[in-house]
Amino acid sequence: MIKSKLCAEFNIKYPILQGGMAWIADSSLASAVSNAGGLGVVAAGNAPADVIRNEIRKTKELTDKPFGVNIMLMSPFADEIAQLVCEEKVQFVTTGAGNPGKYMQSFKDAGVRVIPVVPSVALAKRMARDGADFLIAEGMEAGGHIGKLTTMTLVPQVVSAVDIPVIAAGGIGDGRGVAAALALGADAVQVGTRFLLAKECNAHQSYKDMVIKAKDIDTVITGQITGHPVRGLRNKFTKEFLELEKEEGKKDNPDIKMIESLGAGSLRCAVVEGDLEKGSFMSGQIAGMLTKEQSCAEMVEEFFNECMKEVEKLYKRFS
Ligand code: TUI
Repeated sequence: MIKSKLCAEFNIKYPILQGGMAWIADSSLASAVSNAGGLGVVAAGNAPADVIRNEIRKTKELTDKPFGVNIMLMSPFADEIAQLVCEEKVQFVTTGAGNPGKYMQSFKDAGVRVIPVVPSVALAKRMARDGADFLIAEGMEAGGHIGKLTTMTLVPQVVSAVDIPVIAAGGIGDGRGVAAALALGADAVQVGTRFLLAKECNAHQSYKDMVIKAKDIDTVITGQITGHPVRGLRNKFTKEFLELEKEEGKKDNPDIKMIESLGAGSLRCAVVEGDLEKGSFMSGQIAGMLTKEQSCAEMVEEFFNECMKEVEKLYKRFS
């Protein structure tokens, strides 16, 4: 057993939260992670409320354990998703890609716990002051939309800056990563890329195969010029994106809107169609270490068995 505020708050066995991966994290994955003793999350991405209401209801049928919804704050449907989670009384929300401050009071009133992703100490302090229950400090090793700091540097700085528990994310793919996160002062971990390889994850097989085949240096960051950098696996899509970004970057007035529009639909293309050329295969840097599909239950148990072994090994080195 491991003591954790996340476990105590939600009455769960393992202090592990599943990343809110847009298009990927549906009722199947979320319920499997929750049934495995962690906290599953349905990702709203850019979907409208009726689609997510359906996923929430399916998740409720598949598990009686707590689960959450991830709100991607750049979505045009963020307001209606925020209202939906209150109506459906989901146990918690995680938020990404922005500041959820304007929804905080309605979440509190509905009894929905709030767990924002923070890429900096400044936003961490602000969210803690505004009433967040936990924070996710996500380093730029993570897949998808990322901040500027690494997990190694962000987590301890956020832990020192706030009085609420911090969940470490970005680059965690096995028990060694969990042990490292706990050593940095984290109360729990969030895992994205490894759960993409869960048997219960409905991402296209080509997506899973890309992650399995990936080597350590196979992710790239696109969209730096737009202010919304995204980490994903190198392919034709990222190559063309980066070339265009470079060309536009040389101009006095780069066409940011045009570059942003390049990404539209590309994540769906990867997750649903498995299109190796046109798809945006968002993935964290830990993909290089991942080799196989497993059930969520196997993954979660492996994470904490390995973690305990690592901690025991470490402890012995001091005696
Ligand atoms: O949100 C994520 N990862 C994501 S969202 C996503 S969907 C998407 N698709 C295409 C383009 C962009 C996004 C795919 N992956 N992770 C959490 C995260 N949040 N990373 C960074 C941030 C963040 C950044 C700025 C959180 C807050 C923030 O605040 C700025 C402000 O307003 O103060």
